[in-house]
Amino acid sequence: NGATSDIAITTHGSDWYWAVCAVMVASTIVFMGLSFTKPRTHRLFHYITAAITMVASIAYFTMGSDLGETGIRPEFIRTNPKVSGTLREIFYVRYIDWVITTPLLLMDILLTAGLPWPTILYTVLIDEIMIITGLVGALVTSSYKWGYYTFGCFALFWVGWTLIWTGRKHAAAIGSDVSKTYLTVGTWTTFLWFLYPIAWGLSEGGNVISPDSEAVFYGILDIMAKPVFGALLIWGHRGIDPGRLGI
Ligand code: RET
Repeated sequence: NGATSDIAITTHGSDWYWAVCAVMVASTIVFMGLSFTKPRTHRLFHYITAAITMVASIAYFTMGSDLGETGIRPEFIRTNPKVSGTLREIFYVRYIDWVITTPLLLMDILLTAGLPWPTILYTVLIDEIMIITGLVGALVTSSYKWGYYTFGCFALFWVGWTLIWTGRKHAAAIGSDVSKTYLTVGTWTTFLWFLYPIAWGLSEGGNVISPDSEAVFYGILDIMAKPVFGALLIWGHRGIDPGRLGI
């Protein structure tokens, strides 16, 4: 009965979250294992990348257990029975994951470009504005939520600009191998990150898709943006001496 029930994940949603959790745990083990094939001085990117999938493992453990969430009352009840109900589940634990892992992802990418620390730090700050405005917007039930969403989108454009312009120029100045790796991970990330606000608009934002569909949408994005990204990054660094990047 849609009108009085909660809008929450089903056992299928939970199973999917557990499957993604398993992918994150396996990737963490692989990234850590690969780090041991390198001397300590050449392990920074392995450690950062393993930390990202490790944090995601815990977030997915939480969502698989149907925890780390709260309910909001969507003001616009859809006619789609899958998304009509009293309370929509909002997984705030996602944002706790993102506030830790998106800065680490940016460090992976911007350190590859050899950017100076001040540039990395302000980009991380803007990124945190993006995640926090997304969290606040997700919890707000009135149309003010789209105000927060707009702030977050501006922040994403700023980060995107740093990735496709500032970072690309710096990487190109270091050498063609660095430039090639940078272009791979930078383009992959910029493309994927722009899909997150779409997922948000359909789930936490507009309540257009069910929490199970939200699980699939974000889950696929997270697998692409973390384990697949990590594999591309670590592969790209195989022949690059970190000394050339100033680390
Ligand atoms: C929100 C909503 C507010 C507007 C924007 C967003 C962007 C989120 C992004 C998240 C990236 C997460 C990653 C997670 C790790 O795998 C917060 C959804 C722009 C870009 C890469």
